[in-house]
Amino acid sequence: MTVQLQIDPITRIEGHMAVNITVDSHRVIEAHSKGEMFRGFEVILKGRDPMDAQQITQRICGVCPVSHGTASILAQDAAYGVLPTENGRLLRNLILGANYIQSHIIHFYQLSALDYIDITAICQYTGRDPLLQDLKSWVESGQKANVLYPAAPFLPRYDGDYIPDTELNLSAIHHYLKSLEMRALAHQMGALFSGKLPHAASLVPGGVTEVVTAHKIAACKSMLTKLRQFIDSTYLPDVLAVASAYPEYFEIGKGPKNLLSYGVFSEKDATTFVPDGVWMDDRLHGFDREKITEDASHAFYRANQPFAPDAGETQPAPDKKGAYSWVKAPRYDGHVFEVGPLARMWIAYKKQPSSDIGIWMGRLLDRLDRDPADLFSTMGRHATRALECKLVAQRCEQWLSQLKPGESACNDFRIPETGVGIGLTEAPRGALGHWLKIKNHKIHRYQCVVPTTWNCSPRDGKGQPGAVEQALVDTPIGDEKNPIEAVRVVRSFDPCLACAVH
Ligand code: NFE
Ligand code: MG
Repeated sequence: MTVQLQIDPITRIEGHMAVNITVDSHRVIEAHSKGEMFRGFEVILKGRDPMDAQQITQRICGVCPVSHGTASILAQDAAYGVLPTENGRLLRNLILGANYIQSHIIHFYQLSALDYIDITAICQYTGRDPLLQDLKSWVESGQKANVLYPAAPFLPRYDGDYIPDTELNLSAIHHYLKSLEMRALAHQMGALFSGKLPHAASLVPGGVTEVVTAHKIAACKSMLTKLRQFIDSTYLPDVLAVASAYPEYFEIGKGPKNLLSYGVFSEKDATTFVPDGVWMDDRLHGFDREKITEDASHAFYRANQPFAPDAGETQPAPDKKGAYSWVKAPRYDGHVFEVGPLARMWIAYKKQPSSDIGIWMGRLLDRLDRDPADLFSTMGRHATRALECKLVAQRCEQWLSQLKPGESACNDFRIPETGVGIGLTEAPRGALGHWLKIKNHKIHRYQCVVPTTWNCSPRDGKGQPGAVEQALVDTPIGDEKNPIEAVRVVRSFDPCLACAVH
């Protein structure tokens, strides 16, 4: 029997996303992913001072603002012909690194873990930790109350095969609460050099408006040490525990198996710590930014045909026939690609097997006791995200040690009358690009192509479903009233619809 299901909303926070799935004999046979709002940042930016762009685009999102700020200043660096000083380059890496750490931690604990961990285990808690005691009374009073949203955001939830081991659940719930402190600490670490966070004040073309002092380096080092301890002793082991409890999720949620990375965290030799690359048809290809296009055949925008981003338009058409999402459909060389930590770690592993990332990917696969191709999956996304968090935090310590107190962190520049610039980076959720055109010293055109736009895109003009739409197909659904399996697949991508529709 065929059943149509609508899961709406499907994201825990991060904007409004819905998926419609067709289930036949307890298996998903078709999926549509929908972004359900319009925001219009690309329209708002037109006619403004180009220097406003890194501030305005950061407001696209509260989870990955640093990435938008970074893409914007990289586009402006190119348009103004300026490069950051050495301190500026390192500070940009550290601010973005801190943002990655908080984003990956919040994604696992707050946005995904409770799809596996049984929050109701808290009712068995008999210890004296005040945080857990508080949580216990909150969940119990919610369970007793006859209301629509008892104990939100924990209940209601789908029924499902949650972890049965009470001790494991209680320790993970404790880590859920601890991770909130760690996320705050990662923000404080980034704010040492960014003025404030989540929206960084100090990111500018030519570098970072911050004075490097020995005191700040020491403060950053101490925060980073605590974060690294949490990642190594808590986050990674929790992900590995969930992975061993749910081995079937290495088979579920495969996706298009085409992976894309623009490369991120600039190194001294003009390379990047995480390399760029394209994985398609089971092999590695060089990345060529000219092959990026956006299609809006099934999105609520006026023009349909694939445009290169520097010629792209954002003209809303809410009544358009055949459209079902406010998310456009980015494509690379006309093909569908998945972006994010899985893409980055996989491409680094294949391109630079003897680099730190390559070596740690080998260790991760040994530890998981899995074939490499099993990483193209729901659990593979969680595992590579956690590994990336560890490796970025580790590398931050080295960047920190290279800072030179007292030396300048930014170079001067002048905004030209006309100019163009492209800023390509990697946000925690994947490949992010800003395309800028300046005329009469003002922004003439601004287009953003965003990670979740890649992952959650609708079908394109050729009818090719987007990455999440492909990943959902074949997902087993045990109970159609509780499609927890589909939810786990979608959330493994860490979708942010606020970003996707921008
Ligand atoms: Ni709003 Fe963002 C996305 C990330 S884009 S979270 O998609 O990571 O920079
Ligand atoms: Mg856009």
